[in-house]
Order: sequence, then C-alpha cells, then structure tokens
Amino acid sequence: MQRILHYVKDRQEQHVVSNLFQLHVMTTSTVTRSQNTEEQVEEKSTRHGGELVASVLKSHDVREVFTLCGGHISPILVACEGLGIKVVDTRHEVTAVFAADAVARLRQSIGVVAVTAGPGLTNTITAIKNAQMAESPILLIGGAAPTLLKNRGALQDIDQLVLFRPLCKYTARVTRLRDIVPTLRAAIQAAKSGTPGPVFVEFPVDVLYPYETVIKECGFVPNPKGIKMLINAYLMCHVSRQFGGAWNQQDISPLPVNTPFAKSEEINKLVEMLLSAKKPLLLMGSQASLAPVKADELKSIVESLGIPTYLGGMCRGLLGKDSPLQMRQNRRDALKECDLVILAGTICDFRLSYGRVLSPKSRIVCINRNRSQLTKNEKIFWNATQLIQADVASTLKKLHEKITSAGKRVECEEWLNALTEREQNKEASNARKMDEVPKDGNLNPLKVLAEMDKVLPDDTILVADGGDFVGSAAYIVRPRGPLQWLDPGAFGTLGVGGGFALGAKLVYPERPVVIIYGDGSCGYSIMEYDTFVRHKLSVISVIGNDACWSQIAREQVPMFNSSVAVDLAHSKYHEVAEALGARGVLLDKSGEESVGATFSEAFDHARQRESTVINVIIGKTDFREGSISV
Ligand SMILES: Cc1ncc(C[n+]2csc(CCOP(=O)(O)OP(=O)(O)O)c2C)c(N)n1
Ligand SMILES: *[C@@H]1O[C@H](CO)[C@@H](O)[C@H](O)[C@H]1NC(C)=O
Ligand SMILES: *[C@@H]1O[C@H](CO)[C@@H](O)[C@H](O)[C@H]1NC(C)=O
Ligand SMILES: *[C@@H]1O[C@H](CO)[C@@H](O)[C@H](O)[C@H]1NC(C)=O
Ligand SMILES: [Mg+2]
Repeated sequence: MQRILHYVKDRQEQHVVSNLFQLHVMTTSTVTRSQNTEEQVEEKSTRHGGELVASVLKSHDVREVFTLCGGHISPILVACEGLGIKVVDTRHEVTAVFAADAVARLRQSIGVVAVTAGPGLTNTITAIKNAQMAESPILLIGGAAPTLLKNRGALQDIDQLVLFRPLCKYTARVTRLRDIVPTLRAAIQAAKSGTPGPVFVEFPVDVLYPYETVIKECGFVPNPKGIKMLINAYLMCHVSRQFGGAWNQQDISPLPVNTPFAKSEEINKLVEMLLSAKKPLLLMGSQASLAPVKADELKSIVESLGIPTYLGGMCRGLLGKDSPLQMRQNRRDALKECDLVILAGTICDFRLSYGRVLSPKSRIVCINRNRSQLTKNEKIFWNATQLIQADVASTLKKLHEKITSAGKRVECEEWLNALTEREQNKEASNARKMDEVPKDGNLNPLKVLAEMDKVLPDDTILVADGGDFVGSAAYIVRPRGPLQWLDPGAFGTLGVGGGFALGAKLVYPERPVVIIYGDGSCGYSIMEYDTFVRHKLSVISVIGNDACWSQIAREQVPMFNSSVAVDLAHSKYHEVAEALGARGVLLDKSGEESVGATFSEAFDHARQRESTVINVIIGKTDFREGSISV
C-alpha cells in the first residue's frame, strides 16, 4: 500500500486510493463507472480539451491566437483553427506575446498567446513582464507535462507557475477538463479588470488530448496481478477524475469586467478646481487609453475640455497631428508655471523625474486605477491636492459632462497662447538641426525622419523599437490619431518591433504599419519578416543604422573612455529582408535626394501586400544629448 501511495502524488487521490484499497475494489470497471452522473466519463468521445479552450476564446470574441508550436499545445491550435480563430505562428515566443500585447492595446480588449511547455514559456518572460508594466491584458496559455508524470523527469517539466506568479495577476493550473471553461473565464475577467495585466493558465497535455489517447499513454500495467492491479485502478481513477463531466453543458459567456469609477463628489471637486484655474495642464498617460471609453470619444472629450495637453505612452497621437491644444516641447517649464495639473494616467516615475518636476505651488490632481501608481512618490517628491482612484477616461468624460451641462467652459486662452508661442520657437530651433550635415557625411537622421513624416499616410500605425533614433522620431514623426503609436512603455524593452507590428497588422490589415528601428534593436525581431511574408502582412521598417548602440555609447564613451560592446557594423539588414522574401532598400548618402520617394514607394508596395526594410545609413547628431540613457 505504501508503495502505491508513494506513486500517487495528489493528496486527494491518495485518499481515494486508500479507500479503494480498504474496499478491495480490485477491478477497473467499477472505478470507471462513477456513481455521480455529473462526472460521467464519455469514453468513446473523440473530443478533447483543446476544443473547450477554443470555445471559450471564441465566446470572448478572441480573433487571433499568437503562437510558436509545440506538441503540448497542438490540440488548442487545431481547435482554434477549426472555430475560425486565426492562428498566427511567429519565429520566437517573445514575439507572440508582443503581438498579443499590441492587439490588447489596439482593440482595447484582450490579446491571447499560446506556447508550449518549458522553454516555450520561459521565452515569453520578458514580454510578459513588459505587459505587466504596460498594464496590458494578455492571456498566456501554456502547455505542461502530463499530470501523472509531474516531477518524474518528463520532457520540459519545470515549475512554471512559480515563474509566472510574480508577473501575472492570475495564474492557474487546470487538471480536469470540466475546469477549463470556468478557469479561462475567470482568467480573462481578471486580466481586464481593475489594473489590467497578463494572466497565465497552464494545461498539462493529458487535459488537452482525447480520452483514448490519454488512456493509451497513461501507463497501464499489462496483465496486472496483485498490487499491480491497484496501480491500474489508481490510473483509471485519475483519468476518470480528469475526464469526468468534461462535456457537460457550461456557461462560456464572458464574466463582467470590474472597472473602478470616480465618485460624484470627486468629480465635483475636480470641476471646481478646473473652472477656477488660470493655467491648467493635462498630462495624459497610457491608462487613459483603456476601455470602456473608446479612443475617438476620448479625443473629442479632450478637445472639448480645451486645456493645454501633453500626451505620453498609449495616448500619443490622441489629438492628431496638429492640435492647437497639444504641446510637445518645454514640458518642464510648463509644469513649473501651471496652477493646476491633472495627471490623467501619468505616473510620477522616472518619466516625470519621480514627481520632482511638479511644482509645490500648483494644485496636483492624479487619476489612476491603481493605488500604488496613483501615489507613486507622493509625500516624498510631490503632494497631491486630489487623488482619484478610478478609470481615467471615464473620469475625464464625467468631468467634461458636468462642465458642459453647467454651461461653463475652462478659460485659459492666454496661457494656451503663451505655451503655443514657446512651442513654435523650440520647433524652429529643432528644424535648424535638420539641415546640419553630419561630420561623416552620412544622412541626417532628423532629416530622414522629417521626410518620412511628410509622406506618412494618415492611418499609419507607428511602432517604436530602439534608442536614440527612435527617441528623435518621437519628436519628429507625428502619429495622426489615437492608438497609432506603440512603444514598449515603462519597461523600456528593446525587441518589441516585430511583435507589435504583427499585432497591429492583424487588427488593421488595411492600414500601413511602420516599425522605427534602431540598428541594434532590429536584431531582436527582424527574423519576423519571415512571419510577415508567410502571412501576407505588409510591414515597413525604417532602420536608423548608425553601426552603434548609440543611446548607450553616448554616455559610456565619454564617461569611461571606452566603446567596449557598444559598436556594431553597417550590416546589410536590407539583404536580410530580401532573403526572407521581402523588399530591401539601402538608403545612404548617395540617395539623399530620394529619401521621400523611397518611403512613398514602400507605402505603395505595402498596399500590394509587400513588406519592405529600408536600411538607412545615418550619421551622428547632438539632438539627443542630455536625454535619458539607460
Ligand atoms: C532588452 C534590452 N536590452 C538592452 C537595453 C539597453 N538599451 C537601451 S537603448 C540601447 C541602445 C539601442 O541601440 P539602437 O537600437 O541601435 O538604437 P540607437 O540608440 O543606436 O539609435 C540599449 C542597448 C534595453 N533597453 N532593452
Ligand atoms: C497595482 O499595481 C501593482 C503593480 O504595479 C500590483 O501589484 C497591484 O496589485 C495593483 N493594484 C490593484 C488595486 O490593482
Ligand atoms: C508636502 O507637504 C509637506 C507637509 O505639508 C511639506 O512638509 C512638504 O514640503 C511638501 N512637499 C512638497 C514637495 O511640496
Ligand atoms: C582613452 O583611451 C585611449 C585608448 O583606448 C587612450 O589612447 C587615451 O589616452 C584615453 N584617454 C583618456 C583621457 O583616458
Ligand atoms: Mg544604433
């Protein structure tokens, strides 16, 4: 008996087995026939757990699953395909997660990724951490070793839950088929509720394959005698428990998403402060782009509020290209002078010098769903006048409704005009930098970016993946509307390019998608051109090739007098694209006159479903001197 109990890991099952022993139930047939009809096992059914997974995804309006295949998850992928959910296979699991992240952000919904056990899952970790920091709701589905072989040295059997618990809002391991539906519903609800973020559910293979396959694989002892019969009885009991009630009717509809809303008194207080302000300022961050308020609606709310606004994170582009309200320059000075600042999803982390850029003389209102983000560095580097723990966009919406229904408006023309004038001065001085020719005679990156901006179609989605070149682009290339700029967010992860572009292209197949890459950064995901070509998704990349990890070199070299590990080569990245079946274009100083035309051509080809890599050999500028460099 002890030998058997040693074999049986699960405590509940140990209990069952010892009962069996005591009852001398020595035939398998009495065990399979569960008395409880709820837990009936349909032995002849060829259906499998993968079908249950796919049906929940379908009922939650999931339209694509990103993956890199593995035997552990084949049943899920095949079942998704069967239900018309697009299965998009990538060349690296990290890309699959970045793609799901982009889908979550652009659809204001959930992104789904399925990867195989062990290394498939560990390869996702950077992107899952990035999604947690960016507060993107992602469902990560992982395969796992068979339940019966847990900790017995099965292929790719590691403790996966331990890895993902610190990164995910919700983690679960499903060991019975009838738990698949409720677990996935709860996981998706958790991902989208409160402060959104990634969730992880793992499925051991024997929960995903059909009954007959599992029975064949589970290791029955042939011709059992004596104690061995008990091993068979245990195995039967285990499999029956797994499959019991698998095909019972279950509710697969989405559970309600919990979103925190501001209280009426909170809104009233904010209305009062805003109406009495002479120099208000609105700083919008990623959280303002979350559901339930749609991006276009948020745009008109902010326009109607009429306050000078700085946009960051997923709110970049919200007000279009030339909104008179949007400020891009001189934020530090504006913050020193304003009498009221509304941090609408903006967090007092490194991007706001931990709150030290805020003035003790101005009133400070912070709106965020998350208590710890809301109060980041508060009472240390800044003091809040009002803290509102609520969804950002809905709070602005109610604020706007109250102001308009009272027939009032925010009066701040003078302030707006002053900021606008400074904005124009700063932009003029930036424009002068575009005409400088770099010492090495290569193309001026600012000029290249400005030429691209000129011919950029209005519906383009821009993906930012790099250091200095991308940092310059953030000032020069202007997203034309809401949700048209994707960057990694607070984690500052290089390598998001291929995945973000893939996700964007699946949400908007007809719109141009442009990756702005540093040459260093393109190395992480340029291989996804293979994915773009196979799936006939046209993506344009512009690589700022300075043969260097410049953002790091910029400080390392002067500080330590060493360029160890920061130099690269002027590699022929355009030829990499060609090798993968895409267009490759080299743009160097000999092509100075044709920069704009090169971009226009790439957009033309994209309309014909052809992808392009434009490898631009750029020179050095001092445009980014003094910017953050980590
Ligand atoms: C995954 C990851 N590794 C390393 C870094 C550190 N890092 C930040 S910027 C940068 C340089 C980027 O070089 P490149 O893409 O060529 O852009 P450039 O600054 O040269 O324009 C590096 C290595 C990071 N942010 N993320
Ligand atoms: C807020 O975010 C932190 C991580 O930044 C997380 O640990 C915490 O659970 C979140 N709080 C809420 C209320 O969602
Ligand atoms: C915040 O308030 C405290 C207490 O009133 C005060 O001592 C401190 O100087 C204030 N800090 C800032 C940055 O305004
Ligand atoms: C910087 O390093 C170079 C060699 O790598 C050396 O010749 C030079 O003297 C160094 N300069 C300083 C200021 O240390
Ligand atoms: Mg570089």
